[in-house]
Amino acid sequence: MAKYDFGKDFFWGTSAASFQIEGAWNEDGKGESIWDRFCHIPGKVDNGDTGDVACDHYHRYPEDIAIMKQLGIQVQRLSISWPRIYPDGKGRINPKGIEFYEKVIDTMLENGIEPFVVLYHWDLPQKLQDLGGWLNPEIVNWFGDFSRTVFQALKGKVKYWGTVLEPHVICYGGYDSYDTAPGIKDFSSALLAGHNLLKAHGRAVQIFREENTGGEIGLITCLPMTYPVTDSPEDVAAAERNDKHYRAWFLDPIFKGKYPADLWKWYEEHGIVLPEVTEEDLKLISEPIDFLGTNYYSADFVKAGDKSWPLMLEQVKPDVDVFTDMGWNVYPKGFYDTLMRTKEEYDPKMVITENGAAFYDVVNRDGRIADDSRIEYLYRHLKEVYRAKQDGAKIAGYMVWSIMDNFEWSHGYSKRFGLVHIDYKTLKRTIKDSGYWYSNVIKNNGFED
Ligand code: IFM
Repeated sequence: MAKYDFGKDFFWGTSAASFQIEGAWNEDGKGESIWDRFCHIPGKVDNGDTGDVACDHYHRYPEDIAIMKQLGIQVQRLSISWPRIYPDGKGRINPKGIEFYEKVIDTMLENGIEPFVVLYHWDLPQKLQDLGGWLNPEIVNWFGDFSRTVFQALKGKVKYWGTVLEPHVICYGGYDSYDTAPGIKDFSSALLAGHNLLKAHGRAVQIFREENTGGEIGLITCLPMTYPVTDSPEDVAAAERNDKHYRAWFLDPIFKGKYPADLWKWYEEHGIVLPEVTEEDLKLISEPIDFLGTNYYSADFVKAGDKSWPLMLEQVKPDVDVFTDMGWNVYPKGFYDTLMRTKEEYDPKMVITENGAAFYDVVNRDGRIADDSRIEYLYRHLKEVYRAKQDGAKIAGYMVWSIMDNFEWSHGYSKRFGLVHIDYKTLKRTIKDSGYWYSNVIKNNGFED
């Protein structure tokens, strides 16, 4: 038995997302997404990269699934491209889009891999963005219709379902920064987008139950742990605001049926226009879910300051030994702390839906990719998952981001997170050392020191 044995019910997987791997951006009737539009604007994405071809998973999924099988991956997370199913976002359904996901999922199942389907991983149909995107309250119904179509098409084949992924990126990133599609910058809009997103999530959960879809449903958040850099009351309060901005702003409405009152008040005092919230909205948002998907990459270290309005804090570069290629600090203890904080606040069943690192990978002359830094990252973080599990966090499974190198949003293809290397010129796939290492972890249901 491995020293860090995760127990017989634990599952091991990897994750990916439609826009980041599929390519075929305008094939077989697919409509344009906000990320297609964003990438095609010069200067938005590093090196002018686009998702037009990506890893060409759309055509090469049988090869990719064969690699997953070779590695022993038990669960594979994928997302559904909304504009592949509804080219105009609503109305007309594209049968070829449905066919594609049916084929992918059937191939996974034939190979003994459990699919984990996320409905929304950021590729909103551009046609809906033209109508206001997440700022238009009608999106709750549009997302509901899309969800129903997907539930009906894939019913009985999928055990794990995710509604929306990383609400903070969709609303703060998309509506309060320039480097994430649709590239709007207005904090009040970000909060409105977030509120509509939470309602859309709740509507999808309702429809999931109405349709007797089977399996389990949850949503996926990324929860960095925030630490104040000193014990001063100002820094401690700033850290608390940062934490609530990521965690409580989305999870309190879901698990407690209300927004966090102190952060709400703070925003009011800083001139933010807050969304109108009704009792009915909160009831919808707090539809019970089966699990919480939790992503973790690094920790935030903050002090009070005025760099980040309206939170009024500054991010401080911590004194840690490793930073990834994204410039993110490697702070495994933050993983344990954030899992335990979520446990203390809400105590949900959790699935680690993403954890991983971008490092610059060198392909050796013999073709081998000796990515020891990634192995070290995964090993150190898995130990923290184990510790949280031992201390009572209800963690059902763990998934690496990502099965393969892919399109890292505004960084294009310059950042590599994969267990499998992609040569973007030839599209050749090569399993990295981390892939073989993870395969062993799966085989042993854990690892030794
Ligand atoms: O690539 C992203 C993914 O799409 C969402 N979670 C974080 C990953 C790394 O940045």
